[in-house]
Amino acid sequence: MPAILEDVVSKLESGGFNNILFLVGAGISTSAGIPDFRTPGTGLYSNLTKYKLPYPEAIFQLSYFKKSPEPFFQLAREINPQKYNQPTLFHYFIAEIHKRYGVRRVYTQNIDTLERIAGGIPEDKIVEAHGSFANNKCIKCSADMSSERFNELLFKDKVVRCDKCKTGLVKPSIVFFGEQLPEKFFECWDEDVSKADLIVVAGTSLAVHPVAAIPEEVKEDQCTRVLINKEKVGSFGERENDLLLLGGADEMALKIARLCGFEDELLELQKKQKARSDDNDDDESEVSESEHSPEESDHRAPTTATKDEASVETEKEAEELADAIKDKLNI
Ligand code: CNA
Repeated sequence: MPAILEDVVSKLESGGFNNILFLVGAGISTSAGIPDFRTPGTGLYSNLTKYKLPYPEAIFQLSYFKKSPEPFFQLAREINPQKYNQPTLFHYFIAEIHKRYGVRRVYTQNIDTLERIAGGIPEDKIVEAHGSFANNKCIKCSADMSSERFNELLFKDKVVRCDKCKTGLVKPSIVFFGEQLPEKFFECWDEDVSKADLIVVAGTSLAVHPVAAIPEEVKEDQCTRVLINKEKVGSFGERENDLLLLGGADEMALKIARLCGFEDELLELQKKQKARSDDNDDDESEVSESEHSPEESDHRAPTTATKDEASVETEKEAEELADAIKDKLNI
């Protein structure tokens, strides 16, 4: 008999899970506006014709990047975390589960750093298995480049070259096909899979190894496996302790939060973070406007709201956002 959601929730609430793992993929970030890879029609692999690649995976292959770096940099502009920096409800759901019940580890295949931006999960618990846009290195001389400088060059030039050796291409610390995964992944793997008693796999096609092996390696007699995804993937459904929640990640997160009694807190958390980040965006644009264009900044000064007025504005916007989410999710 497959696991039942209400039973899993009641075990969670009574503290019955002590080693909870999350394994997430691009599907938990699609509602932030970032396309995944493999969803037909909207996924990046369906929309690569403009990059004129010999085959879709070439865009993440080191040998191809060295020869033809433009497609990768074009894609990096399109899915840049500077552009998409709003975590989804599911990101906040993971943080809330950690706050309430404790999470052992979050394995993410995503490179968008939205787990970090959402906050609430200590860094040592997050394994960015395929790296991220957070660090950048020259592939020739290995010099580091800050994200600020990388983005500055990325949005100015066709390709990003090293400030130090001047010729080497600079690549974000995203793991390309054939590259080694970060050491942290291998350091955590053994103990995590042997201790896991609940694994929540969400928004992934489980097509990329070795990450895809994690849900296969957790112990069948000890670990409940929950799949939250638009489609059935991997071997989910073959074990007695499997629970399949097929649908959108945000919707499923809200459903579980409702059963656990923290739905309102979850929506509130997203609302507050959104207000905070809008506030920061306003501060940054005020600074950059006055830095780059004093005349324009002076001109605008009388119409710019005070800090308190701005907060009220963003609070209002955040409330409208929460209502819109509720509308969208039919709750
Ligand atoms: P994938 O192969 O594109 O699979 C995505 C999965 O999520 C599919 O099974 C979809 O059906 C499912 N899905 C899509 N939208 C939703 C949704 N709203 N709710 C629930 N399920 C949904 O992506 P994977 O992550 O499995 O593949 C691993 C690759 C993708 C990694 O190397 C990533 O670096 C790479 N990637 C990351 C991002 C990102 O960082 N946001 C974006 C695109 C690709």
